[in-house]
Amino acid sequence: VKIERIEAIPYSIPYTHPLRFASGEVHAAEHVLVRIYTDNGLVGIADTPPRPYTYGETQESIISVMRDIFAPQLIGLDPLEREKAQRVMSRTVNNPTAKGAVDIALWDLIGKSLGAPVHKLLGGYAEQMRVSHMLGFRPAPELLEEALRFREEYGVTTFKLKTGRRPLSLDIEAVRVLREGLGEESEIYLDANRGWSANEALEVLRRTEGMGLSLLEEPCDAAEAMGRRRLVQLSPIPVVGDESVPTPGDVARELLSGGCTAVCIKTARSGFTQAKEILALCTGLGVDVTMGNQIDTQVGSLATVTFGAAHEATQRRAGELSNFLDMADDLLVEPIEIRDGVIRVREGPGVGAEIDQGKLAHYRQDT
Ligand code: MUC
Ligand code: MG
Repeated sequence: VKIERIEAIPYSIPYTHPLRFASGEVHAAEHVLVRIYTDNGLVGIADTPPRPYTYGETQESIISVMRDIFAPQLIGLDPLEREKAQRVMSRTVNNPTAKGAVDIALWDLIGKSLGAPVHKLLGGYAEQMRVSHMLGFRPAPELLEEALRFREEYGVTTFKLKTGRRPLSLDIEAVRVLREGLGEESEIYLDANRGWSANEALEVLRRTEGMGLSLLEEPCDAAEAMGRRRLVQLSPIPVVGDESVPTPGDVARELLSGGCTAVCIKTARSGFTQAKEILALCTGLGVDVTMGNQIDTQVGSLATVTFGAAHEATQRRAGELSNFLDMADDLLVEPIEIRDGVIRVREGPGVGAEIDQGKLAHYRQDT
């Protein structure tokens, strides 16, 4: 079996309301759908979210790296030859979500050719993932209203609050309002997307003491190594690396140099193959992982559920899986459902993302 053709389709689906965070904001899912076709009639599918403020990728850069660099070298490979595909892609630096999408589409093809669900091929540990909901920048009362609605409607009890604002009191007040309104039982953690300095993050930790925060993600730029290490040493809660640790090499460097004490895994930027390597590093070194969200569509969220449910360590914590609910529409024939706070894996062959052709025709931007 050989790869015959690779498609990279730009599309745009509006958000019902924007998601805002310290490094940027999203008003529409302007993504690239990747489809890899084989000579025996199978199609592997994955979604690619351009995040210029995180990785420097755009829709155009993703399409051109696929068309001009990856496709000519991947066409003719057997989809099972994932290591060869990894080596081809590693000759081009960066472009993490373009590489991740190729890898996920290859796993999808492998699952489809074996008639097996990919969550089983990856590990088959659980049938579902608990959901954590990401709260973007909003006034504190609106944040609480959103969190209470998610608890009521979807049974979600874990919330990641986007922070990194100045003055610090904006975020500290939001934490206080959420904790008071949600009570002791809900989990709350912070992601500052590098918005603070290390010392500002320490001040936030001091001023939120006793409010039961569980994690502090990417509080400041990890490149400011000394301040970051001091913060990590003084923090009473794990400091999670996210955009500072997109590859296994970055994970090893940041963990060993004291830049973080937990790691966010995102399948959109790591694919399943590198996500496995990152997970092995983390379990081997004894640090927690979270399954993060690259502000994914349902196609991307299904990939996260597939990987997250497959391993014990990735399903222990709730995964960030609900941002697609902010979109006006999506591409799946069978929409993802969040019920009693969980999303279930798909039992069909592959990753399970069947694309609604009518919707794709409607939202694609290249016709
Ligand atoms: C996150 O966890 O940081 C925001 C920017 C990005 O690259 O991912 C999101 C979520
Ligand atoms: Mg993050």
